[in-house]
Amino acid sequence: MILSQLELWFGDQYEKEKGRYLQIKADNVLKKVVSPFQEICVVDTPAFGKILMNDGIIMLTEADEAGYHEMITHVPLCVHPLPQDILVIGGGDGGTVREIIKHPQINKVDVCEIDEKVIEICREYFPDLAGSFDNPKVHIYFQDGAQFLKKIENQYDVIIVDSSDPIGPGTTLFTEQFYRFLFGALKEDGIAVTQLESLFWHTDFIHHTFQFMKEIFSISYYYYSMVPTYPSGMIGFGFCSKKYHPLDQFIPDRANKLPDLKYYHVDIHHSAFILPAFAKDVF
Ligand code: SPD
Repeated sequence: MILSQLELWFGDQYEKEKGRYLQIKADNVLKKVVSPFQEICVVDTPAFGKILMNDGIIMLTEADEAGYHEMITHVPLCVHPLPQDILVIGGGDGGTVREIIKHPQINKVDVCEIDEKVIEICREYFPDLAGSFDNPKVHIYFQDGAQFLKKIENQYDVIIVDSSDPIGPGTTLFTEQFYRFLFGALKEDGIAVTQLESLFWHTDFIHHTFQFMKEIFSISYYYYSMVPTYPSGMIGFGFCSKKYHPLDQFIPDRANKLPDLKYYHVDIHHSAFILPAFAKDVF
């Protein structure tokens, strides 16, 4: 039918190569820019609102970004007893910073984003997220995350690695060396949380990562969030801690005081760490 030929449908290119593909209908391409690092694209969709894609891979949609940004942020910030100095690696859309600055005890938020263009585009098309960069506690550095971290010792209470996938400019953020840099840049009781893909679709990759994560950090766990537009409808995180256990040291009173939440709450903090039976062979 002619009408369907004129419709614009797209999906996550990285997953398409592996024979699986969520299709989303778009009304318009609002922006397409090729930066020195990647192609950045914003499309408008009837089902999910505006969507940000890097190199044809969905980074966020307006409809379900809260499930990702709230979980990557509030889980570590409701476990560390006094998180004041925070670093975000990646996170150029501003969603993670928006959640961090909901915590009143924060002293500073450093953001290390490799691609200046991502921040520029998100300021224009996703002001509800990138507006967070205007907070005076926030300092932005345009640099590769691994290069930034390797010069830093003992400086941060919490580091959040809000990365893209382990291809393209984000590749260095998934190596054993990078996890060693994370360990070194954290204070003696620090916590790092990393974007760690889908337990269902990237099982071998997660297994591989946990082999060295467990060697480097005495406390390491996988937890997840449901995000319909990410591959397999979920995304997981690596919880890497020098001292604090994600459930034993959880501070529910702090979680209860957080404003404007769509996904995170006290019970989901616990349930996010409960994994299916097959996961026992993964970690
Ligand atoms: N498979 C895509 C995973 C992307 C995760 N990070 C996106 C950045 C959102 N701040």
